[in-house]
Amino acid sequence: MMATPLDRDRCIGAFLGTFVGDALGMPVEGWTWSRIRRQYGEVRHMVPARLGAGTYTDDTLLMIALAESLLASEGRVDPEDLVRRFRKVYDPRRGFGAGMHRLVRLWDEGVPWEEAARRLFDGGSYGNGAAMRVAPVGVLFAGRLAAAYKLAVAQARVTHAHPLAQQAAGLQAMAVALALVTPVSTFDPEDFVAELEAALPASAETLRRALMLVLELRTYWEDRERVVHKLGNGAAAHRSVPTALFAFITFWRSFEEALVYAVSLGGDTDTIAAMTGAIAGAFHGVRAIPTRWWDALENGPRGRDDVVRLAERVYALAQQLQATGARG
Ligand code: F2R
Ligand code: MG
Ligand code: MG
Repeated sequence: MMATPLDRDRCIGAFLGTFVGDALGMPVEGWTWSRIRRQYGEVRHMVPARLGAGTYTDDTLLMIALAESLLASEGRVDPEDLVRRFRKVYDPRRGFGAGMHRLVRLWDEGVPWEEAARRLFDGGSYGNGAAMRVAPVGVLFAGRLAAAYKLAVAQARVTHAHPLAQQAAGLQAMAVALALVTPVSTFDPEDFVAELEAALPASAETLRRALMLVLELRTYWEDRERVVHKLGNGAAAHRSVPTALFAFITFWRSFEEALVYAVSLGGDTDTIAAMTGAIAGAFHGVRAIPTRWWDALENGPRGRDDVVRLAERVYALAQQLQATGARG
């Protein structure tokens, strides 16, 4: 793929799209789609939550930590540095996954990161934690899918030893990287998915099958039971990354509608909306975020304005990497 000039607004959109999706979906995380419908109809506003409306969870915190680590290592993955930064931002009030609680204990006991990641579950975690934080990787390698995939897998390995979690993180990073350079005026959902499919390694059969379903299900988007049954809405990476992509390509014309739909599917709502938000934000740019959502976002330390500044630094590094033709 040709190098395309990077769009600052879109790069910031990938970061803030993650943040907004996380905050919008968080209050109903774990609910069924029918309970959400009964209680709220649609979640179109930042509704009350434990730490307040518009607050973020582990999805945004780990994205911040990953971005800071990539900046410190000039676009490379330094596993020890990443572990230190993940450990530093860990805050049990922010809804971390069971795997992360266990990893923190293992790291504190001095267990090396590779061994710790292997000890989770049976063969390592296939949770979506490595995919939900991956927007900075897409920004660093905008338009360079193979490089985005490789870096996404490298950062995933630090916490998620299971191949499905690594492949899904690679797919999510590629979706952001592709959305950043895809013109809105000529967007074709089938071409978008075909390009992602072509860039997946042969070993990613589960995700390849899910991508076929993503296209097939578009006409059935209102049948949430069918969408959830076929694509999934839980915390397993291979049953949530394709779902986030589905919300984006079905509602590609509107950042807001894509996120409202992602949340309406229920289940892992903060994370599915965060991943939809990363892709839709990369596609439409930060200006597409509705003002009422923007204004409601948490804005203290590691809040909205800090994340904008962080995204600008990653954007600057991405420009440097592109100019020097660095790895990829
Ligand atoms: N954990 C949550 N939310 C539930 C608690 C929130 C609560 N409302 C609160 O506010 O406190 N959310 C966050 O976790 C997900 C990211 O997950 P991550 O980091 O990948 O975690 P984990 O635990 O490694 O994997 C998630 C679950 O998947 C199942 N699983 C994973 N690998 C498995 C394997 N090899 N075998 C069997 N099951 C496996 C487990 O149930 C894991 O707990 C995001 O939703 C984030 O928002
Ligand atoms: Mg979360
Ligand atoms: Mg979640």
